[in-house]
Amino acid sequence: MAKKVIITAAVTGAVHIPSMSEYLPDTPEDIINEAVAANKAGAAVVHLHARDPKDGRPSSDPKLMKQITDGVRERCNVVIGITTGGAIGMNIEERLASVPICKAELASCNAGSVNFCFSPIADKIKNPKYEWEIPFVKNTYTVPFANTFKDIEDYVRVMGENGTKPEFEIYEVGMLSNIAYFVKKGMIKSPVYLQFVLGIMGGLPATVDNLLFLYNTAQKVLGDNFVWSCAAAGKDQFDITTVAMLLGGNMRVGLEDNLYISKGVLAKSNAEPVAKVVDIIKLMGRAVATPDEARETLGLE
Ligand code: KMH
Ligand code: ZN
Repeated sequence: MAKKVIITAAVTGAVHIPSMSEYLPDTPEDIINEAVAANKAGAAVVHLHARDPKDGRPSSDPKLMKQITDGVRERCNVVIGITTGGAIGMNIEERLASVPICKAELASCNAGSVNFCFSPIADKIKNPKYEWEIPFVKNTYTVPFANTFKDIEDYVRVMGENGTKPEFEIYEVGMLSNIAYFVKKGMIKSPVYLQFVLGIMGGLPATVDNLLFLYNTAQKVLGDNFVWSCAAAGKDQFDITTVAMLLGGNMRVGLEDNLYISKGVLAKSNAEPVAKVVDIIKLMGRAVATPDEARETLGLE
């Protein structure tokens, strides 16, 4: 029987800016409330970034991340995953700073370098709410999202020292070979956890062909011992994550990846897209994993 579907809610991220949606959470309280509500709606896992409560700018401050993870932990049993992707322009020290402090069960581990670009957002925002927003998105046209082999090794090592399992974010097919290298070195505990992130500018577009290419290649280079999930940026989020679910994968939704619940309609919370995929999963005769079932599937301690 197919395993139950793990829903991850990616609550706020570091791509969308406050001017794009009033519903994008930015203070620790809002992020905690959104994570707890997403769990209540059916998310077994939350993927968390911190933002500066003053102006919503992405933040690597471990005190903020600790406040957020402690706040979520106090209120529900959801599996907590923190980002080590941070935001474009952060260095490796900033991106890793929260790992030893939060000791989360999961952390994202970006599996290779990519031109993670979202500068076209600048053309759509006529009256930005904050002065940092337009320079921040424009900066991604010139600055790559660097994740060298040495960086990945450091991320995996520090996570291992802190009881945190890497969730490999994959934007391009070659990144699967990068992961295979570290598996061969014995640095990754099984099962390997993969998050296919499709649809970012600079990475693989969100198409069924590309999803199948990633899934088939993962089987070739990693064998059968991996668990996988799919995220898709923007308008393709629900279509592509549904295809992933039908192929036996897990689903990531949330305002980090897509601000809309349907064409032209902003999602008012992270619980909304989670509830939508819960309905899809159930309509297709499948079941939604609880946090403890997700822990078992992912081999979390
Ligand atoms: N902020 C993006 C550049 C992650 O959380 O690891 C990458 C990102 C992935 O959000
Ligand atoms: Zn993220």
